[in-house]
Amino acid sequence: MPKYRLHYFDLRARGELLRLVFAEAGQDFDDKRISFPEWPKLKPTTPFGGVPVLEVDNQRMSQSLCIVRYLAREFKLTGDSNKHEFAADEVVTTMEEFLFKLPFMEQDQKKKMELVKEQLDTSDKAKFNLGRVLQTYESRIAKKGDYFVNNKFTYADLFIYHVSQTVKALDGKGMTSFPKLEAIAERVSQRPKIKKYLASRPSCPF
Ligand SMILES: N[C@@H](CCC(=O)N[C@@H](CS)C(=O)NCC(=O)O)C(=O)O
Repeated sequence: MPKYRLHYFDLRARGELLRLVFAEAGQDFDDKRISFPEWPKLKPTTPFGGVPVLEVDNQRMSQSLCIVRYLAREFKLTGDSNKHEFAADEVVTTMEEFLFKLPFMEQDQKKKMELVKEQLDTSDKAKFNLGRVLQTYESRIAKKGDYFVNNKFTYADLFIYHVSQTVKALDGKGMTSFPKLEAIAERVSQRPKIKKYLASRPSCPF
């Protein structure tokens, strides 16, 4: 059995999907949470100057989405076919691209809310933003209660949960405008291993 050690900040952000995959798989890992004061010293020791970095035995892996695909394949969380894996991968890659355009660090609350609203706006089809992405995926779910890919649990569902939580932490509402996606998030939060993990995970701002 490989030994896993995850290096990331004491945040959910780009590390949390990896932690959720480990939780769902029931796989132990060393969750190294880097404090901001210790980061400048550690930064030059990482392969590309950023985290997450996952150590698997003696191999160091970078790029959160490449790492998560690797883990999801290892733990059989990618669906039943190459096309299913593509569908899960597309959800995660597209949502991730826009999730990190949200104004996590904005200090001016009023401006922050305006920026979040702009990112979630669905009134203009020409806009390419998180709202548009969520709207498209909402329309691809056959019925409320289904998991995203072929109604079988994949790591994309874990990310949908993470996106919902992240948006909720910013605007207090999450994905209530996208009820089928929100239903997936709720279902994920009730999966026994995830529920146990959520009850004990450290509390972070985002
Ligand atoms: N595309 C990379 C982005 C990595 C990245 O930007 N990581 C941020 C934290 S989310 C970081 O290490 N920031 C600290 C720094 O750049 O010094 C990934 O997905 O892993």
